[in-house]
Amino acid sequence: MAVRRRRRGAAAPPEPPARSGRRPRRLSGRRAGAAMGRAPLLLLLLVATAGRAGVSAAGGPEVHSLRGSWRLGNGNGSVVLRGEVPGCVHTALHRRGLIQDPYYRFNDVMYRWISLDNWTYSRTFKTPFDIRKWQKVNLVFEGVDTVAQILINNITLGRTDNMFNRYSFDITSVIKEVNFVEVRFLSAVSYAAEQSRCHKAYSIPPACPPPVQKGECHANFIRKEQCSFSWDWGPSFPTQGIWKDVRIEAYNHYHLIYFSLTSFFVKSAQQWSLEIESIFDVVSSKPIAGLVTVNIPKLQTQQTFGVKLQPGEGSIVLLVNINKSSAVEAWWPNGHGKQTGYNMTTTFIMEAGYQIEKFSKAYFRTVELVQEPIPGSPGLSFYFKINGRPIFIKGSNWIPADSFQDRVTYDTLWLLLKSAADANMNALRVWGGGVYEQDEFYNICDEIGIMIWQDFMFACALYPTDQNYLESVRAEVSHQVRRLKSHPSIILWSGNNENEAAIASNWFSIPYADREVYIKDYVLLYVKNIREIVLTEDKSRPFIASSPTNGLESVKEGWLSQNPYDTHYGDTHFYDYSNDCWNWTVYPKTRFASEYGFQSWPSFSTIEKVSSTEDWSYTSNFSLHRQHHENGNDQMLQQIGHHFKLPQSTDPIKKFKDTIYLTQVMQAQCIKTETEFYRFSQSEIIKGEGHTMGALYWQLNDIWQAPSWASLEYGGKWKLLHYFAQNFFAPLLPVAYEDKDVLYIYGVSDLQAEHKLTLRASVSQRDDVYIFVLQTTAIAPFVSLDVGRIKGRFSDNGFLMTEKKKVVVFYPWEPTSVEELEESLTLTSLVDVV
Ligand code: BMA
Repeated sequence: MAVRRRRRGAAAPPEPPARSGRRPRRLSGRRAGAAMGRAPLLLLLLVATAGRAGVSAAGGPEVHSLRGSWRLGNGNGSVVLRGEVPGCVHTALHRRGLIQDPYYRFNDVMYRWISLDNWTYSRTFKTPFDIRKWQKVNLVFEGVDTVAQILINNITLGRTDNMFNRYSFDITSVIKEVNFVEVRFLSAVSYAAEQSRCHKAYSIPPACPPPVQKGECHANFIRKEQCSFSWDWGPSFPTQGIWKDVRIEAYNHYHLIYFSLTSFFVKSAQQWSLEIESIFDVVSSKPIAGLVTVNIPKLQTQQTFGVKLQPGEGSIVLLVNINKSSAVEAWWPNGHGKQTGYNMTTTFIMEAGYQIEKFSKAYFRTVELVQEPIPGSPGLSFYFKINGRPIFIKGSNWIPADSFQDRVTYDTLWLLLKSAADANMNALRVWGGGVYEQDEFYNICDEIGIMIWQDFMFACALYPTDQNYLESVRAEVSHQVRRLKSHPSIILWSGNNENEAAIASNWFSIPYADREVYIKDYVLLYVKNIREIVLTEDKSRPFIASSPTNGLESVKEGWLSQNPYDTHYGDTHFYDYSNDCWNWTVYPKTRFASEYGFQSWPSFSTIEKVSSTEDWSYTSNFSLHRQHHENGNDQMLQQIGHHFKLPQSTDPIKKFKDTIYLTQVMQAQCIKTETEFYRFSQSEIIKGEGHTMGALYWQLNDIWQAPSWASLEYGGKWKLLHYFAQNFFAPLLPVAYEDKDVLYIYGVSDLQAEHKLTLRASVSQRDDVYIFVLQTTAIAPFVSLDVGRIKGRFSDNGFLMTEKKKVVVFYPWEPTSVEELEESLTLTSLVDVV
């Protein structure tokens, strides 16, 4: 495992990698460096698009940001404050001291009023340019959360109803020298309820979440982060706000709104090629001709194309063949090779208007989802080949890192994603009940080799398919695919989370006679709309309609298989809280385990921040309140009871801490057993089952401080499970298990070459890390080190100490000292639990 060292004394925030990206550059007077290439492949497609910002250059578009402080008021004007944009009402109120930390104790229900009110963001701004000089001026919102009326100078520009869309309003005829812009929100909760009431023909379940989640109803009627209405690990905070960038853009002639790259390997020619798509808004009444030059210096590749931009919105697609004599280094997932990317410049020199130079990074990798017969097993395989090589997918599931997206910074993402890579993960699934993550998330994944299974944002529910709803979803899907498809980290598009299973297993008790209506809706939404758009927009990666699914078998059965959990096809989700988790025979020998997990409590230092003394017991109102999974706290104790003695201390806080510790030990041990089972099932078929090629446990991260399936606590602290993951996801793994008195030992390897290993347990002291030397006089199982609120992680944790001495390294994420660490350190092992 590679750990970056930190300089002595320096603050040690998570280290951002070198960022790729686009730089605006002036281009006056420059000419295309190459002659016109041979007959360029030129496609002119007209596509409806919401648009995306391009890069300005001399004479190029004028961009004026409307980020910053806006006036924010509630429905009846009794609350007025300043609110930051991007941001939301909750964080604005908190920042002004008008409410406490929304995560503190029971504030999620105390502050329900915030989401039930209708808030308005407004501000005035001076137009910073001469309006008469521009043919078109747009007001662009990269993200509005969610239902709002948008006005400028008291003129309604339009309405928004989808937080995953990008909205661009033409304000050419209404913009003045001084302007007043308003975003009048409607409560997402009231809107969803109203939409459900209007859907009279038949109900679309579920109506409400289970009471234990203390959430809001009808989340499926609004295109908004589904878990913001509560989830079984998360609170209900249905936010309102302008959650992404907002700006004015003015341009003449044409404007580049999306620019994307996808790579292909052409087998017949044994050559890499790049597909470059540029989507323009052309405001001139006549076509605009010009030259586009693509240059990738390191690959000695330069090609020039003649293009013609037609009036209106449309795209040009260029195919660049990479020079065959240059050795292209492919992009590889973590643990399989480097994440090489090549600097690339694309220059648009047009006969009218300005010139554009785009700087981007070109990555080369292929992905195949292999579903083919396996000798000795009924059904089909389900595994990924990256650059032609079968890869065992190791990792977890990603949920939103905060209920308030404006609090998710680059550093938050870096810390969580780097922790995933440090635990030997090579993949994460961006789960469908959250959000399409911000660009930085995917940039980091590109750079550290984390493959992304990308769900569309639909989860655990049925959804409407009326015309307005479908139009909104269609715009959302086009926008998100265009925004994200350049990322080599994304290896799969998946239509939804568990909605095939919800219909197949009849979660919502739909009478048999009514089933057809829901099946029709399902196929209409995920297949005839989402899939169609994905296939048009992106031919470089596979699509599946749902997770879990039987893949091609589901397709054969009309996109809804009888049993999407079939171990002979596709992927499975598996949860079992009652059986002893050390008993590997309870686990499904599946083709691909995309979800499985057990809960635990986050550490005391994390809970402490959002609770008070009377909350510190396992049976307090607080502990019950934070548990959103029915019976979850009891299930953990029951699972612990299979192997450990339950805490008995008469000191209530000691008892609480012991219990927290044991939930973490239990969770780590359970998921280790299950993951090892999946890993050793990779190369065998037993009774027709096996050939498992993926293990993504549920879930990587937390949205707040509460019991959940996560291995990383809110704030990033590693639970014992995450330390275990580092070991059970190691590239070389010995696994021992017993079956009917026979001890089987497997050597599991993800490596391509054979390896001879010599073990050495040697650690040397460095200036920027801290060394802990542990000593024991007896065998100590599940030794846990905890330094409370000090941010950082250990090299190992939750281990069995059989030797007298063990050295553990602490990597701080913030400046700290030996004294501070000594003061905060607590050591627990199983023998300390009373
Ligand atoms: C799976 C997920 C989530 C849920 C988790 C734990 O079904 O898709 O919906 O949080 O189980 O119950």
